Amino acid sequence: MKKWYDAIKEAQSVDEIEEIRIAVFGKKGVLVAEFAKLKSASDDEKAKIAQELNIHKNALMDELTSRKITLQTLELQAAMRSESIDVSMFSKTSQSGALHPVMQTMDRIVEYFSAMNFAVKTGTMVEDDFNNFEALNLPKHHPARDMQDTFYFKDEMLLRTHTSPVQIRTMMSTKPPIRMIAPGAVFRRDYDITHTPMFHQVEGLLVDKEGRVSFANLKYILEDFLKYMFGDVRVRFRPSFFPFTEPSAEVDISCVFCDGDGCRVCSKTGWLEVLGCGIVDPNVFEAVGYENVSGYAFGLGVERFAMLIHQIGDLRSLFEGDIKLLEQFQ
Ligand code: 2NM
Repeated sequence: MKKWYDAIKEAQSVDEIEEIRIAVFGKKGVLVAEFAKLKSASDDEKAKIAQELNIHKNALMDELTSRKITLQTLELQAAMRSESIDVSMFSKTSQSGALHPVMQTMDRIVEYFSAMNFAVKTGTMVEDDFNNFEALNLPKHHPARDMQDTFYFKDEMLLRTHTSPVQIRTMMSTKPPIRMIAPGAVFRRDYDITHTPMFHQVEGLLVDKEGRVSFANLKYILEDFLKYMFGDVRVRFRPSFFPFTEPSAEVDISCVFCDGDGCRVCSKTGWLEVLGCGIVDPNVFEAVGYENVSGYAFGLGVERFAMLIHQIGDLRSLFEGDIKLLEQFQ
């Protein structure tokens, strides 16, 4: 029996303790074998041997249990040492995304008009001929349609060339007064330094009773808006033409690059064109079934705003997804 006390004392792992337990206390173990031998012992020896065996049985179990607890504790400590995590170590820095400069600019535009109580409305990019052209005083074969050539589907469906169809749909489904903007992507057959086949617009529309909306109202809000967007710039209105407004104007700001002195960007004029606007043509109101109303409307290209705000030279770079460019505007 001494051999087993030594084995327990020298055991180095919980697994070894388990092997010893089976060898001593198992069905085929030492104790079962020793107790079996009792049968062949004489009667007066039997009691003495049995008593000794029972003492060993209890003592071995005590030794086994206490050694097991010791080894379990040591193994746990070793595991904690080897598997611990150094929380003070530097981790890999995670890359977080950011809003594209065009969307940042769009958000700022929407922020201004929201504060002025304009509702923000969106529509679909695939539109029909009526909402994109006809209702906007652009009848079939009108020459002004050439300037807004787009992608055509069957059944007179097309990719919208401006967000005005959102305003047409709003007027057809709600009564005046209306005070709304329509931000979103639009499509035209164009591609050069200043034009991409897809770009973003924000168009605005205000409709109220006849005689209540003037060009002065339009001029005031656009001047205020452009100062909000570009800071301390001068603003000028030039007469222009749009099929859906009469009178119409194009709006310039003093060049943000040269402060109006004249440079390459403003073609030495000192001015940059940023907006189109006008008093809504009566034909548009007739097309949507509005009577005895007056209104103003305006439209702008968000990419152009983003370029002027961030001094980006080529509009196409906003569409290339170049991280080095985009990271500068986070
Ligand atoms: C512009 C310029 C002038 C415009 C007109 C309308 C509508 F639907 F009310 F007729 N929405 N937007 C408009 C007017 C857009 O963009 C350069």
